Parts: sequence; C-alpha cells; structure tokens
Amino acid sequence: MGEAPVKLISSFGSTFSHRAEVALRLKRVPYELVLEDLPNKSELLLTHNPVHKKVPVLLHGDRPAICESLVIVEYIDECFAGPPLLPADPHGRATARFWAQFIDEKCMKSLWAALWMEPGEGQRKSMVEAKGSLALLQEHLGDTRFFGGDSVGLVDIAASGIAHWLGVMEEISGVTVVTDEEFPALRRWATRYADHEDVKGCLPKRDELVAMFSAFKDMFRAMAMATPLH
Ligand SMILES: N[C@@H](CCC(=O)N[C@@H](CS)C(=O)NCC(=O)O)C(=O)O
Repeated sequence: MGEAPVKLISSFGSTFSHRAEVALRLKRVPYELVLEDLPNKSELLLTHNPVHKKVPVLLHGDRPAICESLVIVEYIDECFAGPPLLPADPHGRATARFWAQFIDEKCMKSLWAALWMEPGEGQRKSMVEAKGSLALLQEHLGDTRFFGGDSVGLVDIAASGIAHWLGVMEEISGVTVVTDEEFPALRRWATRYADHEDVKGCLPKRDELVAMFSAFKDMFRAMAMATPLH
C-alpha cells in the first residue's frame, strides 16, 4: 500500500493543509498537490470530503479519502517508513495526541477570538485565555528542541499555525499576543520549526500570506464576533 500514489487536496495558505503536507515531506513520501480554490470548491473535494467539505484531504491509492489534518498526519505516520512523527510507546502517543488536541481546542480558538474580536470584555477574556493556554504549551515544551524531542513530531506539526501563521495574523489584526519577553521558548521553537529544511519547503511565504489574509480582515472580524468565546 505504501507505494500507491498519494494526492493531497490542499489550498494555498491553509495551516491545516500545511500539517498534512509537512508530514508527507518529513516521511519522504512523493505526492501530488492539488490546490483548491475554496470559494469555488471542486467536485474532487466535495466528493472526497462530503462531510466537512474542507481541506486537507488525502487520497492514497484507490482507498476512500482520509480527512481532518491530525488524522491525516497520524495515517501518514503509520502508513509510511521514515522518521516517526509519534512516540513509539502508547503513553507517549497518548500525550502527543492530548497536546495536539489542546492546540486545536484551547490555543487556536482563544487566539482567533483574541486577534479578531472587537475590543471589549470578550476580547480581553479571550486574550487572557490564549496567553494562559500558550503558557501551558510553552511549559510542556520545556527546553527541548521540538515538542517531539530532537525531531519534529505530531505536536510541532499541530502547532505550525502558531509558528508561522500567528505572526501574520498579528500583523494584519494589529493585536500582538506572543512576544519574546513573555514567550521566549515558544518563540525560539517557532524559528527552529520554520527553519527546518522539510518544513521550509512547504511553508507559504509570509508576504503572500499577509497579502491574502489582509483581504479577509472584515470577514475574520465578523466571524469572531458572531461566535464569541466569552
Ligand atoms: N478540522 C479541520 C479544519 C480544516 C479547515 O478548516 N480547512 C479550511 C481551510 S484552512 C477549509 O477547507 N475551509 C473551507 C470551508 O470552511 O468551507 C482539519 O483539521 O483538517
């Protein structure tokens, strides 16, 4: 099965798609990248992810598609040889999954609200929550190079949005969450992650992200206000 062709349905600038692509690169899996225009979703995407209609979607041979970025990363890890993305022991694996889920459920949601809500009580509470969650994440990192130890693993991949996309969103929204003073270890990790050879090869350029996401500023604000965290 390992040799069957791999196709990744992705979209430019998608942090979730980056997760799947970087996993393929770290494992040295040849793949074809199919870029979606999300406002005009293709039949390919709608057919293979009829439930969420979102990227990334992984197609491996003629098996049914795999959806959801973290599920895809784990599938790639199990299916292909190459450096492991999760620890070998069940406890280590469970711990990595816990932190990957923490990033999506706690960090990303509060960061989004802190960055994009109108100034006020809700935004202030979201900022406190975002910084509290990032502080826990930083504590979990400790003084290791990567969350995965000496090499990039599931948690690093899950946190890629914090490493590369957060700075872009901070610039566009005019709200700063992560500074060198408050989060020195997290900032060092972010640089290390973005400088990693396999990561670099599939990170969208910062200025292109700024250009793209600037156009969505009003939409982001409206979305954050429509579903406030607090
Ligand atoms: N939980 C999903 C989130 C994927 C996601 O939100 N993808 C966005 C692009 S970054 C998307 O396809 N959006 C299209 C839409 O919401 O219609 C994952 O981890 O894969």
